[in-house]
Amino acid sequence: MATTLIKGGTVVSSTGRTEADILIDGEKVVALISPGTTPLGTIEADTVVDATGKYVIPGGIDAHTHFELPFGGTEASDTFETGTRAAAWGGTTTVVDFAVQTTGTKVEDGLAKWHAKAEGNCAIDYGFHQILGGVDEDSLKAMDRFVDEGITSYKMFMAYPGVFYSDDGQILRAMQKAADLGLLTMMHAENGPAIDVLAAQLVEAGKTTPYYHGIARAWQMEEEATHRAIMLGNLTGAPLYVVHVSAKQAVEQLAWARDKGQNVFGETCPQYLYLSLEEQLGASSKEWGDFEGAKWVCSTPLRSREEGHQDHMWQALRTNDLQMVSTDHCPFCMKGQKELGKEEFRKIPNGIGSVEHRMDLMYQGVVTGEITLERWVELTSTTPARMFGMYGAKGVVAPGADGDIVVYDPKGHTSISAKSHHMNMDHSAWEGFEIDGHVDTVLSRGKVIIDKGEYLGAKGDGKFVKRGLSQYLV
Ligand code: DUC
Ligand code: ZN
Ligand code: ZN
Repeated sequence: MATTLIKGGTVVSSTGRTEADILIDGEKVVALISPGTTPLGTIEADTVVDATGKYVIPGGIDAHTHFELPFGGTEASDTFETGTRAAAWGGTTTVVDFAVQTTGTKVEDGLAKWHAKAEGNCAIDYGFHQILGGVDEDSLKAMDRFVDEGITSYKMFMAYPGVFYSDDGQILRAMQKAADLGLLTMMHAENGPAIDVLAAQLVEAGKTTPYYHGIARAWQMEEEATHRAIMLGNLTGAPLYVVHVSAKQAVEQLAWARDKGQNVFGETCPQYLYLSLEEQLGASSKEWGDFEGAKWVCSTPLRSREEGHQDHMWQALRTNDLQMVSTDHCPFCMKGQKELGKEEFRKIPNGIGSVEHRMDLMYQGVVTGEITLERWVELTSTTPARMFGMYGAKGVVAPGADGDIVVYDPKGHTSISAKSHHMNMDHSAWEGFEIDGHVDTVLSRGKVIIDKGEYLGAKGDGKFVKRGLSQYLV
């Protein structure tokens, strides 16, 4: 089998950093070699990657993407091919996407469809969570097969009535089952029925611009739903993972439950750390006028910086009240997609594309002193691996692990722009962001797929990861 040596770098894990060379044989890491300790003389490898002066980290794991998601009368613009390739460019070597069952369709059909979309098309490894778009006898029965199929987490929505929504009784039933099976329940925690009333009232009052999306989806709607999900988890004993947390009050709910010892976890996303409702209100361009703010319409929505949500998210990442950062990558172009909502915000497809930028954006938090280097690795790779049953193979650079490795240059620089990104989008939600770091080299299961600004992989390199049960529960 071909061997690869990554030489001269600083290997960073969630717990520390050390100078070491990494030897990969085929797809797996076989040794970490401290300088001057090579037992058998100089190691020769088929490929040598020079990592001098650079960080060597486990490949990023983005546990929340939506490739090809049908939403709002259109479909997320990244396919598994374009989306996973863009992820690779940004130092992510595994994604966990959401297979979709919408209300009234069969779970098995949704999952089969997602396998067909992904198989043979991915640049990096991928797994699936299963979305349940409503709970009935059929979907409850389907849950019995999830663990065998390597789908050990599933998502329900307290929002989007008529599309993905589950009511409290349905959620209770699914959680009872999840508790029995050891599945991790992922929750979109916003009070959808109340939001829909608020949104209709705003539109009736002529408040139709993208900014009002965030006003309708008030933080009280997120706090309330988060609390309700926690209590349903408490009653049933089902471990709970709340996705895309954006309100500081929702974090407080999670912290409260965790302090009582409940298995409750939360992720946030780069948009809730960096972007705000005030900037969305002020967004304007020659081409789109105040509809420019549509590029930042996502759910949960951007929050007010004046109210301190962004600072609170960074704090929660430091204190482990939030455990992970995923993207909720759900890209839509302005032309032909976001513009469906030009007349009123309810018709704007919800979503932001970030799969390519998560590692860089989070590294910028290291540069600005919000998080440590080790916490960067933990939030973006190690915890996602443990949370979603992949740790050992993924999320760590150690003998026996997959050769999913990123060489990151802290002296490099990355300018984010739609002109240079690899996502299938006609704009960037991150236009003009400057990162004091750069993804230099990316290996996926031992194969160099990005090196010196060149993509060396191929579609079909990425394989389905059959995940185990969460390794993060107390
Ligand atoms: N949020 C989004 O922004 N897009 C898709 C689904 C979701 O929950
Ligand atoms: Zn969601
Ligand atoms: Zn999502």
